[in-house]
Amino acid sequence: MTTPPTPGAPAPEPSSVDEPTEARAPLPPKPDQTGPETVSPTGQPTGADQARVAQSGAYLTTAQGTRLYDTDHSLKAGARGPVLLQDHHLREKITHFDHERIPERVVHARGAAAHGVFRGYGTAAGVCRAAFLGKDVETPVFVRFSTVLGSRGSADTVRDTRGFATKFYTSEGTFDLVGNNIPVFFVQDAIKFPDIVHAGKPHPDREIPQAQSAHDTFWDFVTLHTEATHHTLWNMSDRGIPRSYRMMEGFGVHTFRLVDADGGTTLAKFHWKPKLGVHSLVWEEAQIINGVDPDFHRRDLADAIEAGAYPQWELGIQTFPDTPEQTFEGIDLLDPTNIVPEELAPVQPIGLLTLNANPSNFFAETEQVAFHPGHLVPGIDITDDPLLSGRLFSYLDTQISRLGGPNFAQIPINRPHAPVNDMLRDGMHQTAVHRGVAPYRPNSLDGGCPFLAGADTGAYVETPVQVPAAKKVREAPVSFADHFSQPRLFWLSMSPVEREHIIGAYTFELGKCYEQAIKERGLRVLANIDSELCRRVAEGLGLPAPEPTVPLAEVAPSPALSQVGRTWPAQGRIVGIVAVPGGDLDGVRAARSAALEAGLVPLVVAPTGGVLDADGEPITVQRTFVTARSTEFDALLLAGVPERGADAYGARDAKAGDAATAARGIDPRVLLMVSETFRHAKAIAAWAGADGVLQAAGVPLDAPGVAVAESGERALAEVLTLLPAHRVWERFPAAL
Ligand code: HDE
Repeated sequence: MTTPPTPGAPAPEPSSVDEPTEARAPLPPKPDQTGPETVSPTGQPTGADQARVAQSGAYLTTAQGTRLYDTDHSLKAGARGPVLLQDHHLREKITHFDHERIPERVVHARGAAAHGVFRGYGTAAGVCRAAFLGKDVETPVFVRFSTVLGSRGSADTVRDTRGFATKFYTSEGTFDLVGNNIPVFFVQDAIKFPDIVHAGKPHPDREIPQAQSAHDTFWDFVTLHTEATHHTLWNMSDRGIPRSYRMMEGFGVHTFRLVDADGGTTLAKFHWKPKLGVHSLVWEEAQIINGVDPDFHRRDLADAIEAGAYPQWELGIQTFPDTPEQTFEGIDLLDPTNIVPEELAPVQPIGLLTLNANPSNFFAETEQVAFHPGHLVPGIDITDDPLLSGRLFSYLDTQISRLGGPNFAQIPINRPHAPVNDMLRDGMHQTAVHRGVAPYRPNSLDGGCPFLAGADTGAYVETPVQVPAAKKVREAPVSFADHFSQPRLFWLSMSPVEREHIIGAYTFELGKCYEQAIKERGLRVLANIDSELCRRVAEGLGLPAPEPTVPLAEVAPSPALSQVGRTWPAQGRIVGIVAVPGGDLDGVRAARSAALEAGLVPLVVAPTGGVLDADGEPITVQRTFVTARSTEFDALLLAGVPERGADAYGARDAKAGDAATAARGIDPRVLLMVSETFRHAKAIAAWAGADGVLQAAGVPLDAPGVAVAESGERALAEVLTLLPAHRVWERFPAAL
């Protein structure tokens, strides 16, 4: 039984040796617990930022600040008696807990975010007057990446579109660029958004499948509603399964209208280009990761930032003359199912984004951040893209139920860094204490009216675009009816290996549908993209390939759309170095330091945890045969034991240490690691006799991207030459 301490008596005995024995001030925040400061509506640092640690005082208190003497036992009538309703601490604690969850986002529920800074190059000045794009102007940002279909707890590496939403806290107000990693969208008009989302989400009866598009309702919709063909094709390509958030492009999707200092306008599309290149997983890897590390992308982003390997993207724009037709080279710029190939309109870099701090509190920042395409700043205006118009309504509206009322802009992560002087008052969760009596305009009290700004004093002034005289109709323009020539352009731009992946993805997804009619309709859509694509998927489904119903478009491929054939910096890529006790540990040390020198992340894998070579200079084991899986590594090195060859990797060898056990065969977990690495076309190198392990795993030693090296350092050098291409593409096509 816990009894209240008498005043002045020593604190009760601690129940655990790990807990402090006397009251003391909280520990100072760790370096990763600090983040960029947010400010209040009046520009003051917020209290939330001053207390970035869980504890903010020596004693535990109630929400009202009253000190507590016990938080582990309810107040009862005797130790074995009933709990008393008068226990106000119990009620406060449980009631708060009962309301800890808020509704998850209706789409994009699963996400990860980071703070950073955007630096303008000044190159956009000729077309856009936005201050944050000025030369060397630095603007704090918060970026949230997400999947679309899954719930908050779903896995990261599902096949899906990824959100790429950026909040720029500019000096002229907040600008949100709420984009995706796919430059086109499923629907041309926002009124269809509930339909595509209802079709993609789990079936309403059994609530399955979670975070998947491989099911009947999704394919039912996208095959009936053929304007979804282009986006669906991107989803079925490698873009649907990114290797990392750090290795994704981002797109504003819609065409925006930029305004220069003289009021001149230019149409533009926004692009984010990752410095690390665009890389994807292969499907089998993605599926394995969903089981072994469902937080793969979230972990990757946070780990990279914590390690100081700050991810970077260049912001770029494609620009088009603002003509009344709003087309470019025959492409309708208001149709969000269209891209403009970069070969026709190059992406011009206008600034650099660097993510350099992890959030301190997931809920306060990543969960509560509220993006809105209508958060615009002078210089960036909208067009009449009907998808964008609907979004301008939706994002404000959704925050009211998600964040509990109209005052979500007061939540620290949503507070503008520009001074706010609005006349919005009261409402749920109002935290500001507004002074004065005249929150209205015009007024002659409270010091008189706030002035209204003009374009020359920083006001956001809508571009006076001529609206065509027209009848009210529920119709789309005729140009929106071409649903196949752009998907064909994308297909023709893919390399052979990327086409194999697309064929595999359609065969898998349509193969998971139960309804025969949906599979057949899916093939009819594919026939209108490309006959080879249709024939190969039909073959996989065991169905006849239909003829196209529209003439196949004559389109020029856009090489910029392919991820294969270019090289990128290898920095930050992860190399697994597998070793066993008694192996060539000097070689492991040399490979490790060479990897670190090259900016790679080496992870030593051994049969059990602890250290290798405890007698010499110890090597810390970071993964064991139980915790390692090939999917974590971009390349694999294997250190052998010169006198014993592959036998050193015998099953249970490390524990038993007896040769008879070793002879029974190589540890199956190592064989799996090697065969997966090979199948997924990653670089592999072995030395000191470990090539026997490769052979036992069925890896031909003369295959591309497989090296038998004379030392650990050489082995690392071999894989380092291959990593910039991401994978050893020559090993494809494989059955993946
Ligand atoms: Fe969204 N979308 N969306 N969307 N969207 C939301 O807003 C919506 C669209 C995108 O990390 C919701 O705050 C409509 C296109 C991202 O918090 C909601 C339409 C693009 C995020 C909403 C679209 C996006 C959202 C759900 C018209 C790429 C996550 C929660 C068809 C350009 C932002 C929320 C974050 C989130 C509505 C289409 C990107 C319901 C009506 C096109 C990255 O308001």
